[in-house]
Amino acid sequence: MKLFVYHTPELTPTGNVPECAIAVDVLRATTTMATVLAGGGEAVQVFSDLDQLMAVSEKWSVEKRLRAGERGGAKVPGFDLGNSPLDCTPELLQGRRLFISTTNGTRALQKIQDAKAVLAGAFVNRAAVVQYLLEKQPETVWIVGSGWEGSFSLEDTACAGAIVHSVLQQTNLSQDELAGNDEVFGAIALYSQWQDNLLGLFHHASHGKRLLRLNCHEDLKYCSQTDILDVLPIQQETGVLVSNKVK
Ligand code: 3SL
Repeated sequence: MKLFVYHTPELTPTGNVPECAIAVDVLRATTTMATVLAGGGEAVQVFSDLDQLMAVSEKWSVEKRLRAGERGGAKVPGFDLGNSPLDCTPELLQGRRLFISTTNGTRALQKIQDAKAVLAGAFVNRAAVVQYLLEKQPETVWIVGSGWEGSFSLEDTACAGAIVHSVLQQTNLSQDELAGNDEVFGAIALYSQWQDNLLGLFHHASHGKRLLRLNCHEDLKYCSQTDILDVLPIQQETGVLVSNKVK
């Protein structure tokens, strides 16, 4: 198994696909997706375009769907939800499909959608992601941070580091054996420095600051928890993620 970390979708290679690709948008899209599926949501369907989301979800009955739209951190008017994982309660989600479009996270998923296996990872479900990698042993794995509109996001690369760190702890592989590119070493170093204070890291991160300005402090706290959900969002058909319960 070789792991590659890419800080943003834009830095991800084009023209070839890995056996497994993991989209990471800690704040907050992939955290929200894991929460939705852990809470009993039927599936999560991702869109980069809001109008397309509306058109596709229109074919679903109101009882079976929820529409989530986020731009610039805020809820899009007319949508049921924004992108706060704290709004995704089991009572609301039970059996319903979440149709979601966010600024960066859904774009990252679309960028890797042709990989053989497509996963959504965050700190909250890190252990489930790692367990999948250890069980399936994909030859090539890309961990793709969502970033913010093309630029690097501290929290996504830290989460990539958390995934690699845990794989290293559970195998006898060395960093050199596991790492496919230099970014892997950077991600491990970042996570190692902040692993006991991820919330502190989020407070330094530009998107963390953006969310704090929008009074999303509780969201930051929730997203900073590691290994609390044993759920693995995995792509079932293009753009549709379902739960691959680990236990
Ligand atoms: O960029 C995204 O996809 C979102 O996760 C951003 S936000 O956390 O909802 O602001």
